[in-house]
Amino acid sequence: MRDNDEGAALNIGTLNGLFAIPGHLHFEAGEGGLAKVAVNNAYAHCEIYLHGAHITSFGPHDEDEVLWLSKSAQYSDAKAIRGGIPICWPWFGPDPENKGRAQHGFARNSLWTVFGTSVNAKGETLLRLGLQDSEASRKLWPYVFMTEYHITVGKTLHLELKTINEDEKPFALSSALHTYFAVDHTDNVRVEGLEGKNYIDQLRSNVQCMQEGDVIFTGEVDRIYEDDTPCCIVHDGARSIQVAKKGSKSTVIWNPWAEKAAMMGDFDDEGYQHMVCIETANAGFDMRTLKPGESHVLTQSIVLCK
Ligand code: TA6
Repeated sequence: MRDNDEGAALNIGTLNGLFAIPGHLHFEAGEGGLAKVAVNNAYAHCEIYLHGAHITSFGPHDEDEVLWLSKSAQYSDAKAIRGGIPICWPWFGPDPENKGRAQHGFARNSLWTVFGTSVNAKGETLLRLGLQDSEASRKLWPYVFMTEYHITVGKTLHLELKTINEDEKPFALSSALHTYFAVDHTDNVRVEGLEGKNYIDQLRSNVQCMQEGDVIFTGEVDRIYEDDTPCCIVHDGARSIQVAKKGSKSTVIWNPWAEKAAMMGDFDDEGYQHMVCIETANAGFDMRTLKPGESHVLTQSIVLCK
């Protein structure tokens, strides 16, 4: 056993001792030796890497997988996993201050702490993860903060990302639950719920447009919608996925299409035909400012509907 493996095994043993719940969840070494939470309860399965608090798999029993995960995803503590639900935080998109910091912030590349696990009255499994400022985070983003991520796994996957400003100065925050949904084929996908909404087209110098009809995919899409409606629905041939949200007035829709997918080393070349990103966000105009002591909660619920 290499030193690293020994470290990972020890860590996983400790985590299981403290937080495993038989019949609900346990910890194990995932791809690349990274620690992963495996949930399997009466309703569904779900997998969450502590690296990035990154959900890589969810599906109610007897249903196909709901999330898309790239076959060429890379698993290391230096990189975000391609697919699933990366957390973009404390900024969405390129570095807002042009200081050369990584796109989509540092949360998706940070090791999150397990705060607790439990089972609710419905028999759903709850996992509470957290990320606090550290010397490394303050070098990138000079604020004292606490972020909590509450994941509830039932027939619905319910996610709450809470940011608390524990600093003495205000900070600006943008974020997204950058959810990659698995679809049978993009040719058959339409996203309902955004008709008549304004959006910024990131592929055309952020020109403002208005959505006519449902969103369909015939090429690359990268848009930030002004969207405060409580839910949208991804229709994919035989199945539909409802994405409900709170604490968000923006929804991002993304598909890189063939050329950009081929340029990304961790995106399998044909993958773009089998995924769409629908992202519950606080992005673009929907950036939030939190004064000292203030908090903000971004909520997303995913459920299959027939
Ligand atoms: O959410 C859309 C987006 O911001 C796109 O512009 C696109 O580049 C994508 O996210 C993926 O970003 P990533 O840094 O994960 O390659």
